[in-house]
Amino acid sequence: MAAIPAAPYPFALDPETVALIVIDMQRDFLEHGGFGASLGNDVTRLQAIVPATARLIRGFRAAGRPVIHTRECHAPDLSDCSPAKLARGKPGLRIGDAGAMGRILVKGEPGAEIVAALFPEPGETVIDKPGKGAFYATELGDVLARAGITQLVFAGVTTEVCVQTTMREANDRGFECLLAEDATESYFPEFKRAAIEMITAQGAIVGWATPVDAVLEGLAA
Ligand code: C5J
Repeated sequence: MAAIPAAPYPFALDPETVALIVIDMQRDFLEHGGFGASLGNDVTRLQAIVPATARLIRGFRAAGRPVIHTRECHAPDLSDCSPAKLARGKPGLRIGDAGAMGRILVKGEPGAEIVAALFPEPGETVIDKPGKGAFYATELGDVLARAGITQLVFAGVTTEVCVQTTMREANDRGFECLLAEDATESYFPEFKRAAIEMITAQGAIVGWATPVDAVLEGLAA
């Protein structure tokens, strides 16, 4: 165990039972012309965390620990998309509609793919998730149980939506959750700041937060 500096207090990282979850680093959220950009968001904010996220992924691979990737996307017939989610947004900019990178958030379309710089290596788990949380309607819980994982380090986008939702799901399932704060981002800086405050409040009510460097030092210790 390596106690690494973190908010709200040091996190006891266990290099034997920890895994990395990289949430939704998809072209549709990060690239110009994608879904996020078409909603009027500044995607360069999200692109800025790619180098730190890549360093974190390399550190987990080098330590021989699991790297799990998620993608928010739906079956081409949209049978896994709830009517409530499907109806959300402006016509033409809804899930399944045609976008500049193919149908928005549909499996197999270019926009649903993970950005090239963070592409999964062969053998790494990729979870396709129909919800904001990565546990809902996926095999993630079984994958983690089979691998004996008890701790999760989180990276990805967006901090206050899919990352925070998945951290909350994981916390309720008994995992110790650590957010890599410079490997996560939001289109709204104030939402990222608030999400980190909510996660770490009241003695780590959802989990801890720390920079990528501290995670990497803990892994190497
Ligand atoms: C959103 C996500 N924001 N990955 N998805 O719709 O956070």
